[in-house]
Amino acid sequence: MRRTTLTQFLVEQQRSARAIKPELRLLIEVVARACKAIAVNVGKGALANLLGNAGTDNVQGEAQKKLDVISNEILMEANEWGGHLAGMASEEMETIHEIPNRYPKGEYLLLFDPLDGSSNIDVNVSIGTIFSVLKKTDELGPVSERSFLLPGTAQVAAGYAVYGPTTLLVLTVGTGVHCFTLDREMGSWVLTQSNLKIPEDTSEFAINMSNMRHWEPPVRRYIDELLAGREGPRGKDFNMRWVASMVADVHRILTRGGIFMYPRDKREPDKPGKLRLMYEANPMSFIIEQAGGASTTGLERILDVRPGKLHERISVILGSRNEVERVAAYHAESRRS
Ligand code: P6P
Repeated sequence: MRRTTLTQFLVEQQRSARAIKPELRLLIEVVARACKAIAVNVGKGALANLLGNAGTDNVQGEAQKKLDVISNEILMEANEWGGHLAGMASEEMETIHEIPNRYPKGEYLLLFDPLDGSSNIDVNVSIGTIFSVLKKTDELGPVSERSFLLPGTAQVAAGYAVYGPTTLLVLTVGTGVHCFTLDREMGSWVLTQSNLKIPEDTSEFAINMSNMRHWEPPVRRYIDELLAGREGPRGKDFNMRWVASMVADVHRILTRGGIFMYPRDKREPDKPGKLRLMYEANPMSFIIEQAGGASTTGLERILDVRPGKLHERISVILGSRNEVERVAAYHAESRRS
């Protein structure tokens, strides 16, 4: 059976769906090719002495893994010469990366977490790459950090790669969510699922339970009700999963439903959550909404959040619509009481 490759899919999106311009098609293909190169390095692991720490810290003050640094370099080098970008931003870099003057510049802004789930690298658990694409809108001269500070609704594309038993690329350009599987023999991304839809209800939740004593009341109420099972107010039993790689948890939810929660908690009241808005929460929220799910901070739709800083963090509750809306309702009730 003839399979659709990523290239064919993107040409059709450009030609028939008029969803994307040629430069955006080029950008997505370059990112997808970079994800293949990252997959090769992730797959080598100890064979190429690629496990363990790089001996440096990232902008978040977190120890960088060798593969974090390599993945970031692969994405930077792949994207800076093509002429489709005005600039890039990465979890691994404090400031934005302007396209060098020796290369032409385009209108797109690429943001990425080059290797998400780093705590899982050395223990051979699925990890991934998350990316978000914006268009530069401020005509005010050269690209600056301010050019990137657009709400998630301004994204023109978003996706993630999962480096797991199979290597997957999940992508939206605003016309639904589509999944490609890497054919390692041919080296091509093959369309294996179209128009993914998240079930509106679920019996599966994902949260790091070790933080329970730090949660705010609405989150504690919601999880307590799930744990009460069929004897409790929800009248059914729930299952729990927590991979500690956002891409793996989100992909499971995209595939069979569920709710993912990394809420703000009382450990550091001034820190609005652990996950980053621009290159984790926003791209994942775009994908989740395109698949019929919902994504909120508990107080507002994540895609509506107006960013203040490039690396700002945010509370994330996303997945099956009816569960996410229930958690948002508990936050609203808590505010009224
Ligand atoms: P914790 C990985 O470090 C990450 O940013 C997400 O991929 C993941 O969902 C979360 O942090 C895991 O955090 O506190 O459970 O280790």
